[in-house]
Amino acid sequence: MKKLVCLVIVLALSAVASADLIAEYTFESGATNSGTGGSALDGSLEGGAVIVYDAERASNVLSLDGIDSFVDCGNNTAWDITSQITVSLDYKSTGDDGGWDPFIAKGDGTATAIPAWSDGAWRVQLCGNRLSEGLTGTSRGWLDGVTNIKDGAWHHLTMVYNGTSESLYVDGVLDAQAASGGSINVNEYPVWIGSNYCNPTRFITGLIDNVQVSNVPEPATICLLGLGGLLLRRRK
Ligand SMILES: [Ca+2]
Ligand SMILES: [Ca+2]
Repeated sequence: MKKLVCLVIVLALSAVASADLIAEYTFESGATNSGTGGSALDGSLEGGAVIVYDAERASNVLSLDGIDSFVDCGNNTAWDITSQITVSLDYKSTGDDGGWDPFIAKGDGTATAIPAWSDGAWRVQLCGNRLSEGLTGTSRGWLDGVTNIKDGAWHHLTMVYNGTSESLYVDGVLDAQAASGGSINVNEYPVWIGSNYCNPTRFITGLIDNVQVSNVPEPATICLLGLGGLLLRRRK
């Protein structure tokens, strides 16, 4: 009975955490969204973007050719995430990208914006061969990682803003972190995977899978599960 109570508590806390997963693209059925944002956030494959089977992952993944490929996930108020955000995805480089090629971006500032990213919102991108993020409106606003993620292997990439710091993780290991604060900017630009509506010359060359966007910082989810574990112990 006690174990059953504990299981219910953990499941309930898990449900609270997962309810904040707004968007999830596994690419098992096109670019449909399996997050709480529903079909309004379904993506469309544009240019040369295709879904391919990746034997290494035993999963369908998004393949981007670096020329004109991206997924358009549209502009929807569900994307207006301002206080806390976690973005994660799996990535394998298959070509020679560089600069600021975007994994996922809700705009990145237009050519007329001063500074150039001042009307952006949130984005996760390359910085050369490293992971990078931009959060327009926060006191920090950007962060570049240190690990080479363009080595042709699959990597799990995560960006977290929890309201007090911005963090980058590569394969679950902290890659960069800085203090921050404030609200993330809101704009009218669509979310694109693999390119950036405001900079449509930047394209990722590679494979992408399991793109997730949530409005809670990932560590909070872990804290909730940790709390579940504590409650579990107390009831024993
Ligand atoms: Ca997949
Ligand atoms: Ca490129």
